[in-house]
Amino acid sequence: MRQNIRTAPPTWETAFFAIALSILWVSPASAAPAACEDLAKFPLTGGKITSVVVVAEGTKIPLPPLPISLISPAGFCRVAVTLTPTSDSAIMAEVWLPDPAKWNGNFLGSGNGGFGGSVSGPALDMRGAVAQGYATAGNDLGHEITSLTIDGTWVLGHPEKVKDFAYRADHVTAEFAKALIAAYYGRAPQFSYFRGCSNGGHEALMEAQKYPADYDGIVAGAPANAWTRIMTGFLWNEAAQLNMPQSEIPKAKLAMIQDAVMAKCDALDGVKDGIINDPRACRFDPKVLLCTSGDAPNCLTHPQFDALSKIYDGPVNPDTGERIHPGFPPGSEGLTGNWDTWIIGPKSSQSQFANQFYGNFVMGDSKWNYRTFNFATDLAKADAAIGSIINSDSPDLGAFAARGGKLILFQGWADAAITPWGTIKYYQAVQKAMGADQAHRFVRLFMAPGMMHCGGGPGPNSFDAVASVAQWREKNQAPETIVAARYANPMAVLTGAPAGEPVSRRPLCAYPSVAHWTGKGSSDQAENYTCRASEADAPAKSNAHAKAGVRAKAKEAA
Ligand SMILES: [Ca+2]
Repeated sequence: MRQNIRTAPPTWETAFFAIALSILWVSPASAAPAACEDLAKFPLTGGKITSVVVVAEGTKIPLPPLPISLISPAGFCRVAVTLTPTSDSAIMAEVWLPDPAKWNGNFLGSGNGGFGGSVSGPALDMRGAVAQGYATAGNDLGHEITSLTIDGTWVLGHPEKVKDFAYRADHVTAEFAKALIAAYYGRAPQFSYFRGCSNGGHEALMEAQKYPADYDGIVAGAPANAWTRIMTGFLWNEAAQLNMPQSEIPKAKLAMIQDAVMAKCDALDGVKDGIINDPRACRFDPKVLLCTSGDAPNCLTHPQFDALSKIYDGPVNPDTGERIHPGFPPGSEGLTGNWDTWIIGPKSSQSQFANQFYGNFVMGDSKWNYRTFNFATDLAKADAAIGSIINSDSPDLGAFAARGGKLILFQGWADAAITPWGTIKYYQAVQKAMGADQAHRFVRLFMAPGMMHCGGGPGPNSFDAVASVAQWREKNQAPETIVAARYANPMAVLTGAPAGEPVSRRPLCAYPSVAHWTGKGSSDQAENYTCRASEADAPAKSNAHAKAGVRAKAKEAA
């Protein structure tokens, strides 16, 4: 700290220092804004600014190690920093600051995914944030990767890096970003929001639980919040298929399985479109798939049937019968990039994540694999080793709510990575812990039919939940629906490439309501839907589905 700060003539450095300090106490109404290049001199303890670049609108930004680039939607000041809250920390973060005339006055933090390892993950979200005028930030969760291999060996011998990954990286990034924003624009952000999906959803809920003052509104998608239980579920699916060679479900049979589910449940919502709007009302019994005379492409052998049933049911403690985590709902088995990628086969993404997690984070052995896992005892071992550090599944969001914080959870019903039942379970746990009325004041869950993991799938899966949470926080207008669109090329939407008009639009309904087609007009237009109670919540009726009638797909009729 400088002795002469009060008497020296103002320089950028001292001005920055004063501003950085001021946001820790009371922000002045305004301070002199800075030029982008001057941010290189932003004084920082516990970190070092590594680059400051003025980015012009239309600039192509590569996203290594992802094989894609994004296109800058506007001019912005791009600041890269390495944050070092501990001597073993190296958190690489970026803050993107739109030109002052385009700034909307607010801050949006973006979550990462998987094990993190690059700012390129959040950068896709940050592009969209800059397009809307947000100052935005993201980080690599404290370690860097050079390939897309799912690898957890970086934690071995680095307990502080585990904490950076689990919770600290996002918190110090938020603090740094807010200070930098104040320096650049001459005032602190009015509202701060966070959006993340998958592990980013875990990060979102960690912020709400552990650092409730960081953000005013939070969007948590497909949250990997119960890491230890989710990873146990992943091992369960692996063991279900691979403990016996004959149990493995051939990928070629996945479409056949989904077809059987659709035959039973697709039309329950009145539209035959390959999407089950309300999987809670779908009672599919996989027994109909059993082969009657030997293995064949259109049926399952008994070992395959057992494996599928275990995936639907989820992990169970064999000693106590306790359900460890929910399984996966039927209806999205045959989608490309879904069960084939996440669940089925020895190299599934679930297997890789879970073996890397248990091996490196819990057992301290990078060669460990699922075959020695004990479903009666090893979850407790994981919870003791790391549960309190990494899980963000506490249902107590009281401190966040007391500050006026608003939370939107969203979840694809066709997600083969994070089970939809798990996200519903967390939402219900919050309702139970805080009281349903109190929970209703600050948290909503939106289930997205036909949406896969954080995007993609046959259902509308592109929507702006941040706008909804901002409207809720700033204008006290609680969201009951969020209109979602489906684009032919969802990746174009993320990268800023021309995406064209949406193929369809539908409302997502605040849980437990479900979107129902009115029976009039195109089933691809949001205005032809209403949100209403789920049949799964209605008193038992013998023939409710038949009464609802099965209408031909509206688009074909129109
Ligand atoms: Ca349907």
